[in-house]
Amino acid sequence: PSDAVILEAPDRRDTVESTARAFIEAYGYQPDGVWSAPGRVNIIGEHVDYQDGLCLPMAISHRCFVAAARTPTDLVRVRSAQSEIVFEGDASQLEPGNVEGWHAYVTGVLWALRPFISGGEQQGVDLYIDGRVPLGSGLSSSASLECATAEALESLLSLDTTPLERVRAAIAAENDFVGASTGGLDQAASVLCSAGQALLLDCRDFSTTPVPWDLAGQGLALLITDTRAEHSHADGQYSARRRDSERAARTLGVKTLRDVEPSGLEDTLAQIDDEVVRRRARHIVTEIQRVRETYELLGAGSVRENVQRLGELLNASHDSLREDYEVTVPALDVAVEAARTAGAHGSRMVGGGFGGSTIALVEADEAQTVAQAIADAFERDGLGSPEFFLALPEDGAGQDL
Ligand code: GAF
Repeated sequence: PSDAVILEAPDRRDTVESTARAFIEAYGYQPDGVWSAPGRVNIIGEHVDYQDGLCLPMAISHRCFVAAARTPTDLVRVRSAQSEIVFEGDASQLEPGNVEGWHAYVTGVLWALRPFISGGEQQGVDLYIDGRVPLGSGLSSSASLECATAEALESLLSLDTTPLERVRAAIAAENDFVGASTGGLDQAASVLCSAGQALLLDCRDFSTTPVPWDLAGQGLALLITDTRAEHSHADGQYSARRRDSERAARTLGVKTLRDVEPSGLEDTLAQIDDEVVRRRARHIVTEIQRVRETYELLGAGSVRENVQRLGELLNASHDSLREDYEVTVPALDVAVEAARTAGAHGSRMVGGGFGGSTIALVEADEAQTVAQAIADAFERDGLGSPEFFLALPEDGAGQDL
C-alpha cells in the first residue's frame, strides 16, 4: 500500500514572486501588483447559504494569485499558469453569455463591478493568474479566482468598494455572468475570513462574527482529504437541490427555510407531501441548527473542551447530507467512514458535494494515521489516490505585492 503524504500548500511568497515573473514574461512589462484570495473549508453549515442559513467557514492556505496592471486601453487580457488559452476582449463589450470557459469567472467580475467605475473611464487591464486551489476540489477554486480578481480590480481601477460589495460582485459574476446559481458562501469566505479564526456567516445579509479556531494550540488538526472524484457545481444536481429547497419554503409559507422553527420540526414537515422535498427541508433546518449549536459551543469554550460534541455535529452534518440531501458520492462516504474508524472526532464532506473534499477533526499527532487509513480505504475500493492537506486558518483576499 502507498504511503499517505500530507501536502503543504505552495509557499505564498514564492508564488507571489513567480506570478509577478510570469506576468513580465507574458506581457513584457512589470505588473502594478499581485493580489490573492484563498479557498475555504466550511466547518459546518452546508447547502444552507441559498436559504438564508448560517455557515462557519475558514480560509485555507491554498490561494489564487493574480498579477495585474492597468493599461491605457479598453482591452482586457487574461492569461493563466493553468491554461494555454488566452483571453483578449473589449471591457465595454462584456455581457453574460459572450465569454466562454474559465475566463468568464474573471471577466464576469469586471462586468459586475461596472457600477463602481466612473463613466467614460477606460477599463483596460492585463491579468496573469496562478490558481493554486486544487481545481474541482470543492475548496472554492472558482471563488478564489473571482475574489482575487475583484481585489486586483479594486486597486487598479481605484473603485472604492467595500469588502461586502466585492463579495457581491464576485457572486454576481458567478450567478449572472457564468450562470452557476451558487449561494455566496464561497465568495464571502474568500473575502471576509481572517487568519487564525473561523467566521460565522449569516447568509441573510452576509453579516459576520469572528469565531476562535486555534486548533494547533490545542493539539488538534483539521485534515482535508481531496478525494479527486470529479465534481461540478454548474451541473443540474446543485440547481435541483436549490429548487427543492425553494419549493419546501413555498409550501411552508416562509420566505426561506431559515424562518422554520427547529422545534416540532417533524410536524411542520408533515405539510410537505413530496417525500424527497421533505427530506431536503429537514437537512436545511437541522443543519442551520447544528451551526447554531457549534457556534454556541465555540463561544462557551475551546474546541478541545468541546471536541466530542463538535465531532458529533460534524458527523451529523455529513449523515444528513448523505441521507436527506443526497449530495455525497462513494468517495466522500468512504473518506468520512475511514476517518471516523481511524479515530477522528468527527468527519464530513465540504462544499457542494458530488465529489470534492472532506474534513476530519483529529488529534494533531493522529493526522497521519487517519490520512493513511483513508488512503488505504481508497486503494481497497479502487477509488484512486486522494490528496491530504491541513486546514490552517489563513487571511482573506488582499494585496500581496
Ligand atoms: C458550493 C456553493 F458554491 C456554495 O454556495 C454552497 O451552496 C456550497 O456549495 C454548499 O454549502 O460550494
